[in-house]
Amino acid sequence: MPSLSRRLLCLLPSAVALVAAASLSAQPAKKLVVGFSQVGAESGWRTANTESIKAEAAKRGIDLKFADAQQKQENQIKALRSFIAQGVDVIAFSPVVETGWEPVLKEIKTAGIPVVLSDRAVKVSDPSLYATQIGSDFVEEGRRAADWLAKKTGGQAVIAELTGTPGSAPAIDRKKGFEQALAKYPGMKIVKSQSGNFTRAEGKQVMEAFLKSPDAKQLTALFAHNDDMALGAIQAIEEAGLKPGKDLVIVSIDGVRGAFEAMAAGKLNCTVECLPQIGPQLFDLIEKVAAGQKVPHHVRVEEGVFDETQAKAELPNRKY
Ligand code: GZL
Repeated sequence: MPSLSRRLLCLLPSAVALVAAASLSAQPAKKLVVGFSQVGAESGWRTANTESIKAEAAKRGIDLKFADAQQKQENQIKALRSFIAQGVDVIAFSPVVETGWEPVLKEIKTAGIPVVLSDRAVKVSDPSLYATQIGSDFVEEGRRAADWLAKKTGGQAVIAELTGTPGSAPAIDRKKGFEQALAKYPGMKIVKSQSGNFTRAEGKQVMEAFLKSPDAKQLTALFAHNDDMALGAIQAIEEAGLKPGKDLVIVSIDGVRGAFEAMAAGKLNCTVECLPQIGPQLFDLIEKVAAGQKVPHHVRVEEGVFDETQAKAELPNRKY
């Protein structure tokens, strides 16, 4: 065989390898596929949280399968099972309540799909059922609300409480933190407590019932587990001919724009911040977990407290 063609033949394997490598490098990197089950759309906080999650996924070119559970655990469990069937790379969700997750989390573990908890937490016997949870310290938020109210009232308050969704981590822990702090103030006590399920409508309904009760006149303060329930309660207080923010000192949690508007109008006295825009931090964790990297089991979000004295100046900065 002439030497030139032999030389060409021996170049063939490297040429094939080059073409193969070129075609591989031309392949777009495989898109990360993430299944996300969201609690619902119950509050301004949740809307901002969803916007942050969707915007960050789009920015990172992540294929996000998003499911809204309308505040029903059975809908979340159905969505999680569908993510297993779709073979997503990572499953993330904000658990509407703390318990009832073990069976489906075990199914996800068996399917070899890592789980990231966003915002709320779960109570499980085996912490390895999820890789990490990012969210606020709800107990601290409750403490901050009580400490602010004590400062505002000189430690004297007869309090009505609008609690969040029964069984949810924020409702359980905000109540726990508030009551822990209240132990320091013997002149402050909760005399009424009922769930408004984190919604404005239910917050209004429950506050109307509080104000119709025979001993309503004793009330001097309201603690609402979120701003949406506080804004509903403010409507009820006004319709009862009382002045919210004056006849009743009101402290709530979230820090949504509506709360700053109410504080600027003198109808709300304080909101303890709970940051919903955790999309960037959430997807940092999701990408690390997808790459098999170790991450902290719990990541806490840093937050502040805003009251009526800061509302007007802070309002223009509020993005949600
Ligand atoms: C808190 C979040 C709560 C908000 C409510 O991180 O889970 O759920 O405080 C929302 O507004 O409904």
